[in-house]
Amino acid sequence: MKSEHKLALLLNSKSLDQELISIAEKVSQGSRISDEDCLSLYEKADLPTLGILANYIREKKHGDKVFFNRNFHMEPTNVCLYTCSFCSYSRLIKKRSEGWEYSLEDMMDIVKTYDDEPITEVHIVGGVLPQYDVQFYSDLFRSIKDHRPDLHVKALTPVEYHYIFKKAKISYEEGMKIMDDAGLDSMPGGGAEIFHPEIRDQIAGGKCSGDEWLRIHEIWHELGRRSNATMLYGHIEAFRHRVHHMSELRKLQDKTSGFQTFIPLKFRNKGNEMSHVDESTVVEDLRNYAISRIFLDNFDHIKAYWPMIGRDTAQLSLAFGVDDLDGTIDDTTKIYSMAGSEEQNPSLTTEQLVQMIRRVGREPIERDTLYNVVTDYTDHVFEDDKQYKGYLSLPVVK
Ligand code: V47
Ligand code: SF4
Repeated sequence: MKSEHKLALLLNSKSLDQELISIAEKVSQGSRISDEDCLSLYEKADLPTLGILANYIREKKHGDKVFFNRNFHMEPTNVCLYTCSFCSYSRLIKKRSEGWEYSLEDMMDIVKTYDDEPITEVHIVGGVLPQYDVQFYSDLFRSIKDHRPDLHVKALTPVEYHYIFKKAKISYEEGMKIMDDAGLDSMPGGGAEIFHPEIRDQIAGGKCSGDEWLRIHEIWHELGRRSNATMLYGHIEAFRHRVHHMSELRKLQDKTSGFQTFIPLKFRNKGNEMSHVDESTVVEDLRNYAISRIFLDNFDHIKAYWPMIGRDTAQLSLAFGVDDLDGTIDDTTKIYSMAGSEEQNPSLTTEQLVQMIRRVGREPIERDTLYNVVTDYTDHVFEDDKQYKGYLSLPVVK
């Protein structure tokens, strides 16, 4: 059944709460829901209701298309001056010898291992340390671009930028201009955590504030550049903190239109100071994807980061508002495996990712970082497609 028919049935449902009916009406009319509506969705709406609303919006925006890209991650260091309590990845300065600290040459050696591969993006984030400064990162971006001009450099978050610009005694505006000139193409969405100081001060105290995070993205957007946004959820925050976080993002997006995709990041509790905090359930993960799709009407894409939630939940999320999957990755990030994700060696071939999308009746589209289509895999036949014939011939119920 088509998503608009499901929405029509929902609107005529006698048993649905009046407040939820009025939110569903807004969705069917393409109107924006308010912060209060968003809180009501978190507090009252069950998963099937949210699925119908989010899928309706998702299909209006993108039909059956699911985007993915081919990328690899580089993490210059896992030693960090900060002590975020959710972080399983960073080694504190006092345990520095247990971590890694790559030089520019080490990083370029990693880039060169991909020379013969059709990768379109390198995603660079890591810990914060004094030697990784404005000079280091501008040299790194320049060297990558000199070596491989077509490789999109998506690098660093306001956490690193705030630190390195302060250390260099330059303004955010000057700093982002230097990065732009050095070859930075876009900014990933990390470091956002939860903006509200009631929570941020407890889990990520000392690093850039929510307002500073937003300001650096705003300056980057004003340079005509794009970035992503994340939200680390499912720990000690309340629903109202999630609403505040997404509302701040929606306001900035109204001003700049610079965000490309929103990526909810599920808190994983292994090997960090918050191991006593239970992880969210799969139902809550899917509810959260759906609510973000419904609320963030000015974001084109909602992305599921499969190394964090596992490929099964990522596949399910495609029925709850998600239209974007990150990425082939090639086992190059440790952030989530160290925090207890089921994906210990995150890597999918293009074919595996394509089949994962096809098997839930969607159309796989390889994109570049700026969402230009690289290859439409909808009717693509792989050499060993026979292997998948059984799945492909199953009727898909949408
Ligand atoms: O900022 C750290 C999060 C982020 C844990 O923009 C954790 O395309 C859960 O931002 N449990 C880094 N989350 C990753 C990130 C990202 C990932 C994929 C794509 C993009 C993009 C951005 O990971 C950190 C932090 O919020 N994180 N530790 C943890 N234990
Ligand atoms: Fe450092 Fe980032 Fe980990 Fe915080 S989340 S301790 S800033 S690496």
